[in-house]
Amino acid sequence: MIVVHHLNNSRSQRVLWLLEELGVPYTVQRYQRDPKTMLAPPELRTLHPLGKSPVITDGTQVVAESGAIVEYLVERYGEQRLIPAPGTPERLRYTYWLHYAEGSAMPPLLLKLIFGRLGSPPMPALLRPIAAAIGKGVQRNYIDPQLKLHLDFMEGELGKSTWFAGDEFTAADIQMSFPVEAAAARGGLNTERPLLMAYLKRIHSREPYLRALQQGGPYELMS
Ligand SMILES: N[C@@H](CCC(=O)N[C@@H](CS)C(=O)NCC(=O)O)C(=O)O
Repeated sequence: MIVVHHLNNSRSQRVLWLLEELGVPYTVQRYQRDPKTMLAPPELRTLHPLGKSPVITDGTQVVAESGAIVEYLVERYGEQRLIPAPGTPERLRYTYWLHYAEGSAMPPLLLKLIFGRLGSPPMPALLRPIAAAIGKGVQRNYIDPQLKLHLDFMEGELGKSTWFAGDEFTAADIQMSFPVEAAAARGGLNTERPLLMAYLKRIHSREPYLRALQQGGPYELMS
């Protein structure tokens, strides 16, 4: 039996969604973030040295890193579903988006989160104004232009096909959901990019997505 080691409000929501799309049975083992640091609890390190979420166990097999989990589940349980046929242009696009989500889209979104918090407690009150000014400067000069570059790119790509890898929904869309949701929550994605907003609306209305939300609990990124 597959066990999803699910950290609240995290990327493991995508794994629950993929399993719901595939109709593969699984159980959920819950972990709660530390409310102050937002870090995962140390128990997750007993499964994988990084102690990050998602991690799944399938019998004695432990799989970490969401892209690797998506590949593992689609290959092992997908029966050719949610993945374009090998050798097609769609398959190459599928591979591209599967890697792009964590490799290129998430880093500026993470920087935005970190630099947006500079100047907030627990930083000593005396240093807060200076730190906040540095945070704003880095956002203005580097992070926000990078986010714009990525959002324009993603919007342009969704102008070519309904879904990221082509006209069929694939597991690459599940992998891409997290950066697109994070961009809507804190990266400047709004109605000025109607194709990305419509994409969000489409994924949020899928039955398996909604079932996964019930399994995973409150998910603040989905704005
Ligand atoms: N690239 C990794 C990122 C894993 C990651 O950073 N997960 C976050 C949750 S969204 C986490 O575990 N944060 C808590 C921590 O770092 O302690 C993946 O996609 O699996």
